[in-house]
Amino acid sequence: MPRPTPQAILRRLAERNTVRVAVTGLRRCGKTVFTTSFVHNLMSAGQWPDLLPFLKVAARGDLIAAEVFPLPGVPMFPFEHSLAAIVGGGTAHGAHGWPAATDRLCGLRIAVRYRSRRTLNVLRGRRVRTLNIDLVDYPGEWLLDLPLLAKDFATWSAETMALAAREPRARHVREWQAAVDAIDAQASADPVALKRAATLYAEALRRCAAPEVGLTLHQPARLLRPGEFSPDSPLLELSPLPPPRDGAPPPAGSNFAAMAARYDAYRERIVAPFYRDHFRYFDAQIVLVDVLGALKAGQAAFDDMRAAIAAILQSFDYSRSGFRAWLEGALTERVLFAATKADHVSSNQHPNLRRLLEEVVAREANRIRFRGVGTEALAISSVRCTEDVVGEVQGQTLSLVRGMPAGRDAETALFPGEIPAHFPGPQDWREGRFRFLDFLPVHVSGARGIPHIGLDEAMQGLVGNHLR
Ligand SMILES: Nc1nc2c(ncn2[C@@H]2O[C@H](COP(=O)(O)OP(=O)(O)O)[C@@H](O)[C@H]2O)c(=O)[nH]1
Ligand SMILES: [Mg+2]
Repeated sequence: MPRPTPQAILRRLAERNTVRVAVTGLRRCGKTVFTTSFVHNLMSAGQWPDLLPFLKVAARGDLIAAEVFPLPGVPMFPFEHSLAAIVGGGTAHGAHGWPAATDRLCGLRIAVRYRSRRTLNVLRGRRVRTLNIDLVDYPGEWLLDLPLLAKDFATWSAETMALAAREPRARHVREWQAAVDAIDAQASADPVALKRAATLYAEALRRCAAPEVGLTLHQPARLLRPGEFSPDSPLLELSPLPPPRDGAPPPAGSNFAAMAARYDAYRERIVAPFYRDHFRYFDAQIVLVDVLGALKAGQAAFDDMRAAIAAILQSFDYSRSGFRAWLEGALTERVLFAATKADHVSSNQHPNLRRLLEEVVAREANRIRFRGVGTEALAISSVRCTEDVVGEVQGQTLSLVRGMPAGRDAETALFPGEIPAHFPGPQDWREGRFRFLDFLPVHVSGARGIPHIGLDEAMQGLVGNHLR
């Protein structure tokens, strides 16, 4: 690396009022809803500081106001649209619902005006400061492409073929499996056979991703969410192939070499820029995990989610420290893990939800702390849709949650099941043990911010240090 120039140092000093927060998580874990509530609540807390009691700058009455700006070079996050969907302004009949699934990269900068209590700022008479918080949003599937950067085609193929041979995947991928088994890796490239393998592979991924199967580890991600690419772009004509039979290196011009070249082009043209522009450098990270959704989906889905999160977290580089890293903007200060949608269960279950999350991410959190980065686990709900009530169920007094389930026309109080504090063992996967429902934010008007659980703790952990 070249020596840092005085210009680079000045540039960094000028940017020191900007923090980049990486919001990471698999599809449907709650990234878009988190971003929307994060922004709206920061914009509301200048007037209603009680909204965010754990965000110290708000609690001490020093948060003045916040405004949204575009992020240079990134399409604008549809904040007003997402907010309107939640607070019921998005449709003619004012129905409350959720923002649409994200299919493109987008982002925003939220500028927070606050009164600083740092001695230096007070002495200089410059108490009113601005902190920019940069956030990007993208389809969660895309994160699963990051691990590909560290794997060549042969390694990725071997791992993917092994995964596909096991249930529950095996029964959904048979047609593709038969098609690739018939391809001779060493023979000269047969474009028709390769195209057919790629088409069947994309279909197999779609089948495994369907809600009733509920698996998450799907690579390459753009086969499911092409984003700005046309679904029939040749860049997306990909499939793993069995290794050459005798282990010999595949000759140039062979089926294997042709597919490996496409795989490399995919990594170079799509994955590397996504990583470089958005995940190489960040100051703080929040990893959102839909622990409850995975519990409800069953053991296979739960295990697949764990494998997917581990694979993703291994692709971030937390190892940098010192002046050089500061200069590059590559010093990560904090990684937060948050179990989302905590409003699906009553508050007395939140400590267990947090403990279960700690077990789910224990390995990765340990690796991150080893690199000198602090970690923390929380149970949060970006938008609180339910309230706790006490009720009788089969003669027992229990804590229930009451809210409006999606697809019904009356509010319901239900006992969603107890969250295990430890990794679910075989006895925990009984049918129907977890009865979480998708509740809608029917009482959320947005007028005084958005009711939430623990969003303020997450904010304090991510950016609190910069708001002093
Ligand atoms: N009850 C409740 N549901 C939530 C919350 N956050 C997200 N959801 C649900 O999870 C779905 C996916 O959230 P979204 O933010 O779009 O996920 P993304 O794919 O990670 O961006 C939403 O459509 C809601 O159904 C929350 O705080 N409370
Ligand atoms: Mg989204």
